Amino acid sequence: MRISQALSVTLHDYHPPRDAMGEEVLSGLQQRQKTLPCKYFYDERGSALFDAICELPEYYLTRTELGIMETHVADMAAMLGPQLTLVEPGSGSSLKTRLLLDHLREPVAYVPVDISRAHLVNAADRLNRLYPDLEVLPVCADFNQAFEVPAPRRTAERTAVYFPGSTLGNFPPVEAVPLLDHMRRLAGPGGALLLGADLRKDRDVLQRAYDDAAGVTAAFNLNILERINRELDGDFDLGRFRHRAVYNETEGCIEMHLVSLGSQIVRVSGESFGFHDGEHILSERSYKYSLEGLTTLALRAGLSLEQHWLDDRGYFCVAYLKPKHP
Ligand code: AVI
Repeated sequence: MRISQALSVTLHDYHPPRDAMGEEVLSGLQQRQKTLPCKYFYDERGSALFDAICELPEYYLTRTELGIMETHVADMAAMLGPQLTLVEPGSGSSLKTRLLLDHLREPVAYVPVDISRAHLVNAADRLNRLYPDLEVLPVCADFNQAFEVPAPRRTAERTAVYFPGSTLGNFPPVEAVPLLDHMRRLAGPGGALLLGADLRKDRDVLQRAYDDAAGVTAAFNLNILERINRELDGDFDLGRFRHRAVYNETEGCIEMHLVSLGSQIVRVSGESFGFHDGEHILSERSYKYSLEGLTTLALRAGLSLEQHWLDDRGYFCVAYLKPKHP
């Protein structure tokens, strides 16, 4: 881990070496069902495209979650309590966080954790200037790997992990349980978790949200190939792959695919990968939950779902969780 000064904030940097991306991309492309880890969507352009997705009329998730937060943030802040260290894995632009910070009583520190260093530093710098009494301690890390929450100068009453945006949904249940467990341990025995999760609904609504008319999600999906070309010496022809989003009813998740238009051979880091016409790379899964499913998942990670808030349509849920055995 390296500590450095970046703009107005001190950065704790656990950023994985470049080789890590190479290894994961190559091993994903070697599988029978070719896959790419969706965390690599978020280079600078990918992060900007994701911010644009959040504004799309079809992408109800961000707007709906924000609506729930606006209506119930006072209750949430009361449950979280005063003098918190708030940790946010996958913080991105930290947009919803401001709403929460504005309602928390004397929060001590805010720890945004994100893999996209430039995005993280800019967002942390912005918050640091907006909240002079709050210690902003950004951590550049893959939040699914080991990292430590930096100790703030003032002692906090409690640590709470804020994990909004349905990010948990990008992990299959076998990975979501250890991830929630990791968060429970970050929060500690007396801590809490505030989690945003997308709920199951009509498949057309879901598919439109991941295949918007303006083609922003398509550009976001294809951008991972551009990143591989740039960073891993790849030669994907972006004109020969197309974006597809389908709801997998059995798994309860949206799948994003990159479909090969024609048969072709692609080289990445000196290795060749053959594609037949119509073959697809699975680039992302986005799981949708029922309330029961979410409760069971949390229990398996040692967390009990104490309270939840929904929007009028029951599209999205914000849940307050506590360790089962503090
Ligand atoms: C970040 N994550 C919760 C988004 C989602 O909805 O699964 C990523 C995304 N992929 C396509 N559109 C948005």
